[in-house]
Amino acid sequence: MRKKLVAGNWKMHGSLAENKVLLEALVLELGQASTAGCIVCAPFPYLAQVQSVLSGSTLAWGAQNVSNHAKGAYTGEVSASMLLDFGCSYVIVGHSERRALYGEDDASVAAKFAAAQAAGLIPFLCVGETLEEREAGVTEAVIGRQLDAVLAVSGIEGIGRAVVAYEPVWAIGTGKTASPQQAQAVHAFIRAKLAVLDKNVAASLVIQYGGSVKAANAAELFAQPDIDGGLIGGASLVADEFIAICRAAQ
Ligand code: G2H
Repeated sequence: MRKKLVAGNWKMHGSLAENKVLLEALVLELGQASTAGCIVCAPFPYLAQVQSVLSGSTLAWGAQNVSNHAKGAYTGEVSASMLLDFGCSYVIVGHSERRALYGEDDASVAAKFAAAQAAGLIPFLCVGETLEEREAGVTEAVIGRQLDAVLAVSGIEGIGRAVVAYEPVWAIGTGKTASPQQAQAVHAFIRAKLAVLDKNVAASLVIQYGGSVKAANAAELFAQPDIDGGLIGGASLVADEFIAICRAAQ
């Protein structure tokens, strides 16, 4: 039985004051009971604050990006071991915004995935197709290619120590959610593709859905057999919404 995971991706939002209110509400409502896994992925400067507020609760936290290098002359980069220093358990790699806006290709995503795991972090590997790709009928080819790049470097064992997040690009921040059936079909494809390599890894892999998840649609999405929780953007900034989404995963 897979445990569902809900992770908030704050993206480039927040302030010390706003975060304090949000984090304290999460600890109050979610931080004591052992429920579905609930995680917050904050911008780098706020990781110390997140660590300080969430330590001792059942909530975990992570970052939204990581260098593919362990250390060195890489101005502006943040290594996986630095994230560990701030108590991170997770890091998002390959988010479509990084792929589209910061030139991250399949190879660099695979390198970041490997660097994160080498340091002991659990990557959330984001995969997903654009609207053009969906309309051209190449959704599975695109997601297959994104997975293959990581498999080539880290193998099926590596995937087995990660979380995959299916995030159709056309559903991100647009208010357009994939229907539960559309999302389920892609999640089932991902699991079946990986099952060819290792049935046990495929059966136990947590595959989250991301893209305009909110309290109103979370339960129906999470009820699908291959959807194991979600990666939540906008709704993770609103305490009541995020709490309700975490509860929908229980
Ligand atoms: C997809 C998601 C979180 P949102 O990017 O990763 O964002 O829920 O705002 O669509």
